[in-house]
Amino acid sequence: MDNIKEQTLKAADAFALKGQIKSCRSYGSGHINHTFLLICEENGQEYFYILQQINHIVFKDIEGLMKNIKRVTSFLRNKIIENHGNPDRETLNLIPTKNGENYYQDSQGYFWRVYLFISHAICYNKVEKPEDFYQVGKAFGEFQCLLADFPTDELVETIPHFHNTPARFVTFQNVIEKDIIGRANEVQEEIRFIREREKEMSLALSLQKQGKLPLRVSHNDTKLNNIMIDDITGQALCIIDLDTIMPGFSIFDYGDSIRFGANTAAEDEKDLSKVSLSLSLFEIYTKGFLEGSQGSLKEIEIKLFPYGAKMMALECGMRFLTDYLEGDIYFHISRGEHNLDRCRTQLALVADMERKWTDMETIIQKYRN
Ligand code: ADP
Ligand code: GN1
Ligand code: MG
Repeated sequence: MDNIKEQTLKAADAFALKGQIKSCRSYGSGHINHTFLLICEENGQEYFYILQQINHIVFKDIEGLMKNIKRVTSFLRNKIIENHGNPDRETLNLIPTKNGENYYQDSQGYFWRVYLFISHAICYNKVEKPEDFYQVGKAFGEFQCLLADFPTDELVETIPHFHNTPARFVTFQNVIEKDIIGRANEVQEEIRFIREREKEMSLALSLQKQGKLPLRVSHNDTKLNNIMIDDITGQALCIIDLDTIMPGFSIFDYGDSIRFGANTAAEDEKDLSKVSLSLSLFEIYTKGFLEGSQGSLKEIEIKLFPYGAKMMALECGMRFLTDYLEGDIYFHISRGEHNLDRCRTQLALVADMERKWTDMETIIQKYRN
């Protein structure tokens, strides 16, 4: 516990935990929040929690964000109980502070929350068994159905225009223009690649404006390490990282999972020859997502699955490059060119998707009926 700051322990102490804090260490591989595994002990019994310092630079309205999470998890909890599931494991459970609040703000202005730790389950950074990816697809498909009757107007937009790719492009252009730390010159090839695809970026929003593409309650950050797989049953147990739950498009929930999980390389792989779209993983996820969504998706949404996958990779690549050009102020990094490496894998994946477009469409055709 030596290298965990006093500030972290003080924050942990603000919550109504069982027992005494025994250990606290950094945990997980998220890019946004600071996450800790907290172990407490009482009468020889251990209690596990997840403590998080919420990134308030990224999320400007923490109160609104925490209200979203409370509302959505309470809603899911009721559904899980109705279905005779285990509400302590199948959704996130917030632990209140000693004052009964959902989060705690410390004297330096940092925001903290605590969840029950979901034990005997794992978050993968890479698909190890294709069956797991099928389970992930099924769970994210079901998630949309479960939330289909959630009152959308109760949700705060925690990051406005989160998957508004054209708006992200405008920011990207402005950042290149300013080039505050002089990195733009070395990334001309990546800039050109993204600019060449600008026209494609507005399709989803324009279809929505025409009333053809529905806005749904979506997760918006459906990468593999935001879902827990049960150690014993091998089934997807719990969808986590609910910070970006807000109205969005099903094709982007589908697509973001493909972007991360169907890539044959890690998101930050330096050797781009390892990056490709695995069509077999693409297929198994598609099967799972469509089964999970139980016929609730419109024809146009299914047809746009390849587009959703490509846009999520392109947008994410553009966001990593934007952050690289701004001096790495958004995503956590652990090496100098981390964001640039991440950008390059995403763009290589986009290029591979373009090569495999017909194959993707054929696979979707196979499962759409
Ligand atoms: P970030 O926004 O930084 O990605 P996450 O909420 O995804 O933060 O948490 C980071 C990691 O912490 C997850 O990928 C997962 O490994 C772990 N984690 C988060 N919540 C829980 C939980 N309730 N139980 C077990 N592990 C968790
Ligand atoms: C971030 O929080 P995390 O690590 O699950 C990001 C996503 C990106 C992803 C790229 C709030 O997700 O949008 O797709 O990194 N989350 C936010 O790995 O910006
Ligand atoms: Mg996460």
